[in-house]
Formats: sequence, C-alpha cells, structure tokens
Amino acid sequence: MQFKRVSPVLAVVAAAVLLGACGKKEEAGGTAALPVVKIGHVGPVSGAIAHLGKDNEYGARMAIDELNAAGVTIDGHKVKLELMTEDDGADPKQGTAVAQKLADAKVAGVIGHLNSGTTIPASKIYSDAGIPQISPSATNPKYTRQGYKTAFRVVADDVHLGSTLGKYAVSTLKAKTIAVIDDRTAYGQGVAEEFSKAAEAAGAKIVAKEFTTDKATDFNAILTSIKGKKPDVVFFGGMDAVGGPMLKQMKALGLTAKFMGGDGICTTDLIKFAGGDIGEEQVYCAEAGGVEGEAKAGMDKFRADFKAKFSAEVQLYAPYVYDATKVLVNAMVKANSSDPAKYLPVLAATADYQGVTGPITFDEKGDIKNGALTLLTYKGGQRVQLAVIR
Ligand code: ABU
Repeated sequence: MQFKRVSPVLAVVAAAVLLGACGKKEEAGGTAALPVVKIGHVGPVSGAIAHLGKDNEYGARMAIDELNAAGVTIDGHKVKLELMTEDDGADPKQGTAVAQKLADAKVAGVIGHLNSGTTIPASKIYSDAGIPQISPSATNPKYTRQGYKTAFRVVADDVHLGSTLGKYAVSTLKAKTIAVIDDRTAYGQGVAEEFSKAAEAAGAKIVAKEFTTDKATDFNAILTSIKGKKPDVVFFGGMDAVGGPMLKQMKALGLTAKFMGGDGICTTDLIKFAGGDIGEEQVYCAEAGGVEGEAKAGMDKFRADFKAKFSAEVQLYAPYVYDATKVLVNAMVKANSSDPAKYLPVLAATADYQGVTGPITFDEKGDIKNGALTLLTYKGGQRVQLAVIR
C-alpha cells in the first residue's frame, strides 16, 4: 500500500496505523518523520548482578543501533526502533512491576528478562497483554512450559545444562562424591536439581546438599561442613556474584575440590569475584549456547565490535540478546507489521535464522530447537572453551 505524499505528518500517522506501531513521531536523519516501534528490554542493572544486566542491555542496544543505521522497513514504510530499558533488580516483584509498565506503554515486544525468577512471573503479564517476549538467558524450563504463546527463549534450558554438567562431572572429571549448593532462586535450585539427578544416575554420590541465597556473602559454615565430607566436586547453582566469593572462601578453607556451576557463574567477571585467583582448570561451567568451527569468526567479530562500542568485554549473554532482538524485528519485517497479534505467528515460525550465536528455530513451546551448550574452564586467567555439545 502506498502513501500519497500530501504531508509527512499524515504519512506518519497512516503508517503507524498500518504498522500497528505506537504512534510517537521521531525525526531521523533530519528529514523524514518516522513512526516509532518501541521494544522493551529488561534485566537487573542494579544490585549484585548489575554487570550482567548491563551486558544484556548492551546486546539489545547494539542490535537496535545496527538495525536503525541500516534502516528498517515494515510494510513499505521506514520505521525507527526505540529501545525502552527497564531495571528489574533480579527481583521477582520489581520484575512484574516493570513488565506491567512496558505492557502499559504498549511496547511491540520485550527482550528479557535475564533471570528465571523474574522472567517466569513477568511472562504472565506479557501473555495477558499479547506481547511477544524472548528471554536471552532465563534457563528454568518452566518459562516455556506454561502454555503462553508469547514466550520464547534463544538458549538451552536447565534440563540440558544440569544434565550435561552432571554427566561431565562423573565421566570426565571422575567425580565419585559431590556436594551441591544452591541459592534457592528459580534458576539456582532448578539447575542444581538437574545436575544432581544426572550425576547420581551416572554413579556419583551426593554427599552434601546445602543452601544459601542470591545475596549471601559468608559461606564458611556450609563450606566447613562440606569439607568434612571430602567431595571431589562442589556444584553451585547460582550466579557469579555469589559463586566467586564462595570459591575464594573454599580456597581459604583448603577445600580443593573442583568447583562447578551452570551458566550463571560462567562469566568473565567470575575471576574478579573470586579475588583474581581462580586456579588452573579448577572451575568448570557451561554457557547455554555456543558456536564452533566457521561460526566462531562471527562470534569473535561480535565480541570485538562490542568491546569497541562499549569499552567492555562480553560477560555472558550479550550475543544472545543481540540475536533475540534481531529475531524479533525480523518477524515484524516478514509479517509487514509490528502489531503483536500480526507478527507473533511469524515469530513463532522462526526457522533457521542465522544469528551470531548460531541457527535459531523455535519449537512448539517457544524454545530454541537443538540448542547448543558450551563447556568451559578457566585457565591462565581466562575462560577457555572445552567443547560445544548439542
Ligand atoms: N541462566 C542463568 C541466569 C539466568 C537465570 O536463568 O536465572
């Protein structure tokens, strides 16, 4: 459908109606007024894991800036993408409050949240509002098992993560006795349970089960109790801001077991949180995605571009946020509409989208099909990739 060039303002209003975009106008390039398509991003940019929330937000910012620079045309009309960023503080209550704020602002889609504990309660709000949501990092399986047609995820889940790490602990690290600690969050508890099931099934004995919180700083009591059980491996279900100090306190106590965790500890800053000395092949973890072979060049370029733009290293999930944002916009372009009701079926049918994190196809639940995992260790003060597993 063509617009008559009667007046730029009328054209914008008409385009906004056709696109289902939220009506605000923006000057772009100093010439044409463009309809704005608002995209929400939510992560914890305050609190203990603010560095991870910022990492995710930067991933979204990078995608939006690139898309706007290249020009996005929906149904024949150029649009401007506007990123609305919100802070959920990794807190479930704050998560639902900002989700409602984004729903009230009628964003066309949401990228987030970062944590399973915020993503799961927020997903009901987005579902009720009919707003598509892609989490780039929440790995608790429940998120996509609630029957919400609006919920998508571009990373593997904790069943895949926990079970792979559990098998690896026994078959490769030769662990016979294992202590498990979790932070009682939806993520930490879930990944620890999956890990324990797989490790026991592979023949290991869980000699201790301890709990902490996502805000704890002193682990001496539980680590002293664990030390007495002489485990080969200590598995922690939680994030790097807690896992790092825990590792430091393990060393101080002379607890020399290997330290394992899921994607939550598998960050660049784990080394900093552990006090700088993380040992050589002492720590093992897994990222809930990954590329290998020729695809690594694209990921390396992303990391270099990210560093040049934000003067920061990628922590963990920025590339997945970047891909999630582009997948969302790609569906709008293909559907000729940013109206969630119109582009949601196209988003759900995403197949073999070639992202920097690898191919993205959604299954019937909204999960990534055939999602990869990357097993990593830390060596020479760096994260080192051991294997990509599908
Ligand atoms: N997947 C690790 C961090 C986010 C979460 O699932 O809570």
